[in-house]
Amino acid sequence: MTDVLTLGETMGAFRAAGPFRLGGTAELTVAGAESNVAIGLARLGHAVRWTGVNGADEIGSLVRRTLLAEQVDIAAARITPDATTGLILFEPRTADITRVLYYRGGSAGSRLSTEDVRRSFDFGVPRIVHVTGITPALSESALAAVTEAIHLGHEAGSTVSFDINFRSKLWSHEEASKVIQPLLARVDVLIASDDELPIAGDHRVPEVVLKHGADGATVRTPDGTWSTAAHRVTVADTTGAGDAFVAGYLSGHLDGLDPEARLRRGNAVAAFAVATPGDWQGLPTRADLELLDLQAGS
Ligand code: CKP
Ligand code: MG
Repeated sequence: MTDVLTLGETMGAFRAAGPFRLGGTAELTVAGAESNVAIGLARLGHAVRWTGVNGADEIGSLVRRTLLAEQVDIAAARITPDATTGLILFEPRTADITRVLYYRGGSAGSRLSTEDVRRSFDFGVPRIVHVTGITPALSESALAAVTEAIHLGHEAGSTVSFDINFRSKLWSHEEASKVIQPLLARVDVLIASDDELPIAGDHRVPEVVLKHGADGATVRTPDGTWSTAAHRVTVADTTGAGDAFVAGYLSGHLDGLDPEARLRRGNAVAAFAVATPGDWQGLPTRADLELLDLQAGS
């Protein structure tokens, strides 16, 4: 039984302590919006499959090894000898501002294809299919893969979730709008930050989740609108906060929580993520979430 299928590009990630131009040491880890969500869900005990393509190289092995260690199923992920695994460089400037540099043009991850998606569904129909607006920006075949994932999920009765995740280094607002809007016709849950929402244009997605950063989040469904505040934590690194929120929110869906409780879980998971440096390292287990409840009740 697969709870969630997600797909996208996961890269090697270098995180420096300060400006890259000064050189010095950098930590090597992995990053990718969809695999961040996958790790978040897996830590909460859900069965998650991530599909993507990595090169037959050491960084690709690091990606696969990390996801396996986090109990993410990579049975449908592929290794290609034809391209190298992409890289992302994180250059922290303040706790809130991290400069991001991509070395991912023509990468293995951008070779994701419709066959990869079909193979993923052969392992079982997921309850939720989660995709983001990063993958369609990578290549024509990656866009086709996202389109296929939405199509197959919709046909199979999965809940289809889409996080806009606009990346100005990959494409313009106009390009993103043109590509993303048609995809939303078969999406059940749309997730966006306030500044990303215009990219969705006029759409009929029944459940819209809006992230307001430190001001919490709002969900609009046919039954009503709910908002919750974010937890107050000391921020170490906001990268990955959105993905953490999505992991918590989708976990709430899987557990049958009502919309407001889903938001609360999203906020709680995001609080742990921003309190720790790194995209996914601080993502909580269920026991960690209880710590937050205890603190709130004390
Ligand atoms: O929207 P978030 O800050 O949660 O996303 C961060 C991720 O996939 C990060 O892991 C990076 O690799 C990326 O977004 C990206 O491609 O920009
Ligand atoms: Mg995001």
